Amino acid sequence: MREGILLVELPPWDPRTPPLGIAYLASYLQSRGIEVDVFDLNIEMYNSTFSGNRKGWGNEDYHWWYNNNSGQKYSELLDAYAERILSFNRRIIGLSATLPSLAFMNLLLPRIRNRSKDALIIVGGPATFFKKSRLDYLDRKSTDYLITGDGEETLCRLLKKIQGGKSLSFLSRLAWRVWKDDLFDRTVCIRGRTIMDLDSLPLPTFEEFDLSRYTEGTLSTDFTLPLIFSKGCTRHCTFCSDRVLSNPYRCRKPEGVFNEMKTQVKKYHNRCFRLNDLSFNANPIFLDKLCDLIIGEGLIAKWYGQAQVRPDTDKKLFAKLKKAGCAQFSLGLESFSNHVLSLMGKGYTAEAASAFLKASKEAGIDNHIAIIVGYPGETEDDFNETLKYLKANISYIDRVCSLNICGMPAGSTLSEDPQKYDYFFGREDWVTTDNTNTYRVRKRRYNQVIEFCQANNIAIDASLDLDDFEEYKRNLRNPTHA
Ligand code: B12
Ligand code: SF4
Repeated sequence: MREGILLVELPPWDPRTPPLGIAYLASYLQSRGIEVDVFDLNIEMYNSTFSGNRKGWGNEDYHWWYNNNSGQKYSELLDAYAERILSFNRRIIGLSATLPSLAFMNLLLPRIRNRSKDALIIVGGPATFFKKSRLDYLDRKSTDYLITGDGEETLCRLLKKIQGGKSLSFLSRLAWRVWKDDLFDRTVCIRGRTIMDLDSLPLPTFEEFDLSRYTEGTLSTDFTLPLIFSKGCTRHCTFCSDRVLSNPYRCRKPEGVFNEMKTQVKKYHNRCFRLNDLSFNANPIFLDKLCDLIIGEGLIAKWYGQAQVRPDTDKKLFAKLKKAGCAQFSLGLESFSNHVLSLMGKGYTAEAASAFLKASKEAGIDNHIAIIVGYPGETEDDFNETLKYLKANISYIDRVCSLNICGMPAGSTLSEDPQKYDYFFGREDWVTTDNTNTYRVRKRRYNQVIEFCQANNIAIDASLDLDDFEEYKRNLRNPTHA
């Protein structure tokens, strides 16, 4: 068996771009003299699945993967995937996992173990962050190490220790957080050291990937590469677990980002970047400078990503953004009710959100928005307010790209304090203490938004197939796949 590591991207993940997390890890490890192979199992499965049968890769059906049947659909292929992974002949295998990929991973890992007792399995990625998710969903019999948070430095040091035959107590002495969720577990958890200076990281080169396999691209099917300006978020929305996963907010230097864009465009002739930030416009000073650099050099590339409504955005900045290639904002707008926005801690009003949408559209930038229905405290009047503003802003909204029924994501402030937010867990999901906001009410509002958008010609990606969602919730309560 060869030294070094094989990094595997598990499904489901967006098949339109190579995965950025393992691209970063590969560059970092190689820069420290560790050999790396990369296997994007996600794109392998996506490309080999008949295009009419690609259930699970749409943004709207990720919860399908929680269901036992998802892995079973691929059961005949699981042995072949395990063989393929082992054919790289690396003893150490690092898997990148999101929560939806864990059920599938739990079917794959025993097949790897049965074939190679020596294999050493390390799991990282967003799925590893919360203890509850680890205990509920992760196959801890097959996982040797689990790294939470940023993986670069921690994985590198762990690999060096393993290769040098050093023990884990050495890691503890380095003041790393090393623990076991359950004393009798095989799995050793290590908290990844947060990389504060993102500019210090070697940039992803994507040379480990067969880029010809990412044929779909985004924004008018351009070949697209992923990129980050920052990690974390500057806001504190109560329902959000994303920022908990990746905080503190850290932003790169505009020069570094610009050089990366320039290098990639020259090397790969891509004309599109998808920003994998939580909020790419969280730092207006950075943005302004980056736009100057792009415009100054005449770099031609479109870019877009998730952003926040910032009432302080100057009209001149919108124009500059457009000129520099910014093509679309995906805004976590969530509601047009001032009451709900304030409960959520969004930091803007419905009026400010409307002004942002107008200014951005007038500058020529598309607006995609996300909506959440049924936040605790949302009344029928609040909900109707959202519909009213949606209609009023029709000409400034290109798409409702995500519609969600309010859930209680692990790690969010909302999920941690039911008393403060006036709800409790009933038989059918959570309910407000006054009993006015039940799952049925939320479901009805969800359907109402879809009907409303359809009636008013607003494009909408309804994010849930509600029959599957019921199934998903049943599985969450009774996680038979763990
Ligand atoms: C950008 C993004 C998207 C983009 C782009 C996705 C893409 N393929 O690139 C879009 C909007 C398309 C998207 C879609 C979805 N996303 Co998304 N997305 C993100 C986001 C904001 C950033 C991911 C990213 O690229 N980060 C930058 C890279 C550099 O970091 P990274 O991937 O985390 O990798 C680092 C560490 O995790 C670690 N690491 C990663 N792998 C490994 C492996 C090993 C062995 C080790 C040791 C370490 C390690 O080291 C890496 C380098 O520091 C995260 C939120 C977050 N805070 O992370 C959610 C997130 C990953 N998405 C999530 C989900 C559920 C989805 C969807 C399935 C659902 C949906 N409807 O949104 C879809 C799936 C799309 C599909 N078709 O399959 C969840 C995953 C849930 C979870 N806790 O696991 C997250 C965490 C958001 C959340 N809290 O719900 N997403
Ligand atoms: S702006 Fe978006 S990413 Fe930031 S805390 Fe709010 S919901 Fe989370």
